[in-house]
Amino acid sequence: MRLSNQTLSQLPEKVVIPSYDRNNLKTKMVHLGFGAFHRAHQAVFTDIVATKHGCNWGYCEVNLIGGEKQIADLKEQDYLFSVCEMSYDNWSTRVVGVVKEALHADIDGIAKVLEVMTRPEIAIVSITVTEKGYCYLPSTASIDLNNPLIKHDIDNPATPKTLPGVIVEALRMRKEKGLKPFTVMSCDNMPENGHVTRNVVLALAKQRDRNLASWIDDNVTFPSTMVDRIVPAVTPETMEKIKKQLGGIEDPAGVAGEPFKQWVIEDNFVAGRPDWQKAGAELVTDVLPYEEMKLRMLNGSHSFLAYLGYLAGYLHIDECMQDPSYVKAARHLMINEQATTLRVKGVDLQAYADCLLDRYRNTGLKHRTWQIAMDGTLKLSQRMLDSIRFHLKNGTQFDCLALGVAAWMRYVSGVDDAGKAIEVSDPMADKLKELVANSNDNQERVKSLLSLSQVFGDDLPNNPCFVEKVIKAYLSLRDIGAKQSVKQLERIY
Ligand code: NAI
Ligand code: CS2
Repeated sequence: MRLSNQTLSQLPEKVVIPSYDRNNLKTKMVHLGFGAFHRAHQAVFTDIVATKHGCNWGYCEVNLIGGEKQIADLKEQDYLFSVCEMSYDNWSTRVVGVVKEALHADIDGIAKVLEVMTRPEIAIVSITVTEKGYCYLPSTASIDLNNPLIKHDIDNPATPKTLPGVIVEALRMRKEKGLKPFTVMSCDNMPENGHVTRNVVLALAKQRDRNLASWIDDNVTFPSTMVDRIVPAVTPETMEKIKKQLGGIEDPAGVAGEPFKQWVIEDNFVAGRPDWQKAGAELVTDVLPYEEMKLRMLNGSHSFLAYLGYLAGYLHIDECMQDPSYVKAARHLMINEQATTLRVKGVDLQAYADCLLDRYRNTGLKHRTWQIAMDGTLKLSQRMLDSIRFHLKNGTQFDCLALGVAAWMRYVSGVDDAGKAIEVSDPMADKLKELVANSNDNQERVKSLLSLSQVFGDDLPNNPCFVEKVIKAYLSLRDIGAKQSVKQLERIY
């Protein structure tokens, strides 16, 4: 039996179900990217506000590229899905009811997606499409005009495929119809995610019509957000556990994440918003210090653990946490090499680091190092390289970060420490393969990968201190492996 309006009453009593009248909800938000994260984060915040305060803001969920099944599943079950909170000894579950509609661009057609986005009552378009979805160059935060899908959208603006293309076309149609614009809110893990979104949207609009670009610039806001909740990709085991929570009812659209959640939002909305602060979100004027803190302390240490962990044979983050050398290294990285680079004020960063390590220890999560390791070419900049730039400028130490970068190089070289092939998932995978195949497994490999200016810019490959440190770390990984290289970091503590 499937989760649906009909089966809600058969769920075990401890499962929280929508207590508000779902018929009163209005579709005022379109969310692009109905992946695991959105379900366990923004949708839950919205569901809490609806439950506690009768807020009537509902979602139309849209997937543009991939995720066909998720949309089909949602439609099959009256737009209901469950979100489990998993700790090592306790699970709790709520069924989220704030979704009213769902569409897939390839199945329902892009025209239908644009029709919803151009309804007068749509006030917010929110986004979780992974870093790849923005079609941007991480080293400059600007649009990648060589991206084949962006080229497609320039040539076929009325039938766009990319996130920037869809937003530009929807805004053009609203302008044409004399409608107010909507707010565009990115919830992806990028520094100044609002700024990146604005950059790519404006750049694409300029390719099309300068007046349209000026109208967007003058009328649309792109608030930045800091989003945090660890939500691993659902596995068959998680699915089974969710089914157990639901008393035997199946929910293929269900997800499970950690109990912790945080959302800091720049309060800059052109057409209103739900009172997310009533569900614990923090509305601020400047998100940047929070984003920077989270991206460097959490995501930076996550990527460090993911690359060094995967090479060593640790398949999940909690396994890395059982190796004392990895715990010490992650803490040193956070406190000595990331916290020191931050602008955030009034946060106890030691306590923040310890809280992160506790979250990583959650044995209920089973967060794959492989999942975190993917798309490294779009993650390294904000997670490690910006901090390295800070240290180079200030003459301070960055041995853990250098090992992290070298571990990424070792990882994309395609073989782990046990000699097993690695399936490297990255939008630049072909280029990475080529650079690896055409270089010897020594300093040549490092220099070859550093030639990726989209990732490393022009400054880092020309900085002898940086290059030397990464080469040393790379050779250590090659010669003594990840576990020993992490252990040897103890010399610097
Ligand atoms: P997911 O793999 O479950 O979902 C990815 C979503 O992005 C899908 O809806 C897919 O249709 C869409 N997508 C992928 N490539 C696209 C493209 N090129 N163009 C348009 N849409 C595309 O991933 P998940 O877990 O939902 O994470 C998504 C993003 O959310 C992450 O990349 C990160 O930026 C952010 N995030 C995730 C957290 C997590 O723990 N899962 C926590 C904090 C932020
Ligand atoms: C992870 C993040 O997959 C990754 O790259 O580092 O998704 C991480 O789990 C979240 O940012 C936590 O909020």
